[in-house]
Amino acid sequence: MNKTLLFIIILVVVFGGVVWFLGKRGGEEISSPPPPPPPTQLPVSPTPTPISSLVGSPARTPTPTPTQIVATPKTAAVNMTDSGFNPAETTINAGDTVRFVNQGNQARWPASAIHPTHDLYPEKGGCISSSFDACRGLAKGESFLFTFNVKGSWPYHDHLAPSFKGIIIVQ
Ligand SMILES: [Cu+2]
Repeated sequence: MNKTLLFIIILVVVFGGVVWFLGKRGGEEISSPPPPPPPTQLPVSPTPTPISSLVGSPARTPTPTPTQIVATPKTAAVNMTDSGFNPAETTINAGDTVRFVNQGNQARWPASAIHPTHDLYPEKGGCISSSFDACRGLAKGESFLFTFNVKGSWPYHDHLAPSFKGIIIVQ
């Protein structure tokens, strides 16, 4: 009798242990599915990167087009002769450059109006005030190049012969 009872107890304990073990395994198997998400997230995250880079490239491509239209800087020539500036009126676009060329025999000093303060053209940095200033007499054959970035009408003169005047119209 005692052996049978002992056998039944052992059987119950073993069976119970097996059931508990299987139940625990089942619990682990149920809780194990979550790991799959990482592989799902990995392929998803790399995908947006190439898409954004592909989208970024075409987005940048259109940008150069307006830049090329705007940024086609030209250089206009104004001749400085013994009788004055020729042409006296020059129309350019913002960002264009004007080359003042001394074709006369006397020194010429192109500079922003108004003589003698040279402060009409608003960009500063010249020897007196405006950056639109050759800052010295240019000998025959010499040139002074100035790029006009500010739109407006900018009268100028020859600082060595202030009665010689001209105007640059920046559109
Ligand atoms: Cu002057």
